[in-house]
Amino acid sequence: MKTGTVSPIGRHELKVSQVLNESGELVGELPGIADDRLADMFRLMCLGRRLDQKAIALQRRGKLGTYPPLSGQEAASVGSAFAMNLDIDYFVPQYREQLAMFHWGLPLSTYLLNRMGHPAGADLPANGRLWPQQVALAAHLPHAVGQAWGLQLQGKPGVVLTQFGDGASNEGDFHEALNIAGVHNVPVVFVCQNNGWAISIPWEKQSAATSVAQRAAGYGFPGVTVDGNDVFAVYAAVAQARARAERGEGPTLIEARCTRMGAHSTADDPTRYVPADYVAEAERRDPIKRFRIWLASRGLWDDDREQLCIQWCDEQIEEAVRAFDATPRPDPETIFDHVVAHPDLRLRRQRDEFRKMQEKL
Ligand SMILES: Cc1ncc(C[n+]2csc(CCOP(=O)(O)OP(=O)(O)O)c2C)c(N)n1
Repeated sequence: MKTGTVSPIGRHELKVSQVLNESGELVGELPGIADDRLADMFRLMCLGRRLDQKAIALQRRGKLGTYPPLSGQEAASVGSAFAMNLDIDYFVPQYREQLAMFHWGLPLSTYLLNRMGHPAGADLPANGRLWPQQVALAAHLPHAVGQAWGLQLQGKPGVVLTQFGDGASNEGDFHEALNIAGVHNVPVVFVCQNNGWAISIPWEKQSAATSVAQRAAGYGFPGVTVDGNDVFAVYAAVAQARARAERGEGPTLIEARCTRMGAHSTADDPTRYVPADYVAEAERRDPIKRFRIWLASRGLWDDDREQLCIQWCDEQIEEAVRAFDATPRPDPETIFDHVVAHPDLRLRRQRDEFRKMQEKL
């Protein structure tokens, strides 16, 4: 990898590693990825972009609850997922990692059910290597470390990947998780998707640090910053971190500096706080555009393949929406069903009150 583009976050400008620049030109060493996997990576990134449009429309029609779009962050999510080994590795997501979750085998329809609060949306692939989405910021990071430590103690193969945002990196759980990961040298790869904003709070109001990656030094393991809009830079950094973990050399913190193109969520209006030049920069750094240019320059992409790709994405989405629509809506009372194994008195009372309120409606 080359130290390429300059990424401004907060007060600080930082050079970040890059393989594919904003114009789709190779500026670093290409990681060894077979052509068919390159096409799979690209298709998954396109699926994310198109799913955002559809899911936002479904939310506006009242069919989904809040939806977290990831347009602009496809390279960070997909690049890190593809660098892992699905047969033995684990993924512990925050709430914006739908693409990596699909890569780990989560059906698109299950994801949609989850976003409308259906209990069936909590069904995860049976092999147990995909964890549920975590909404409490950074609360999944101790889980990821615990899983990795467990693998180590049991002498089992596999590495744990976890993703989160810059806001999460300023939570106590982040620091506790990284500390224990370093102390026990566990096989975990932390990928922070730093888009410079925790909803409306810019990085400089979250932290005085120059970067997220530099914090790894305080926990005794390496931290690297890459261009998070460059799928190859992310892939290469994660593949290297995975190999380290597999050799027993412990954790790595990767900061993928990305730009989000849309809102934080469907409950949010970024025009109230994100400056216009950030939006223009996000367009210029679009990870899909640059990947497409590079694929075409290698003869791996053309208009016909593009059409087939769009068709494939739309078929996946339509099929998932059909399955989602055909699933009977749950009784609202099921909200109490999967909270705790043995509900205490307070919860049982809440349930009774909720039932009475429903009967009156
Ligand atoms: C512990 C906790 N505190 C506050 C929130 C409310 N909250 C939801 S998203 C968010 C900002 C997160 O920003 P970041 O970690 O950068 O991730 P991004 O949403 O940008 O991907 C906040 C404060 C929460 N979910 N959990």
